Amino acid sequence: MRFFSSFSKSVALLVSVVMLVISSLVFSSPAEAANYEVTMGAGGLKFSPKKVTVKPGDTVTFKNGILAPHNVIFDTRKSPDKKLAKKLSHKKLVMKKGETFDINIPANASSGDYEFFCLPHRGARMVGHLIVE
Ligand SMILES: [Cu+2]
Repeated sequence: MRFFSSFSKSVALLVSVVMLVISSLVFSSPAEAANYEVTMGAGGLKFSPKKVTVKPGDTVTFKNGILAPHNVIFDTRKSPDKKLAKKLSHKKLVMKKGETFDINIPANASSGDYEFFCLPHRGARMVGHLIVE
């Protein structure tokens, strides 16, 4: 009885290991989506980093530093895809320190250099670049 119980335990363990290996093979894709973080107003009225290079499917998290409020408006005249520039824009101002919002790069995003700015600080040249590869 003791033999049987330890045998069934090892079988159960083996089955769970095999299941784990199979599921990791099924659910891992070669191109993992990446997440980038940009701070708004860290050490002055600027985005840091000023330039983010992404691939379709990636996410950029914008985080409030200091000197809020901030937002992110993509310049339709300085973007390869005007429609996407409009869609990616986050007009709503974030007020609190540490507050974040995400911008998701759609799978069908056209590649190129998308310029964005913070509306309240546009005059101070609070400008950044999103490079879609
Ligand atoms: Cu700002």
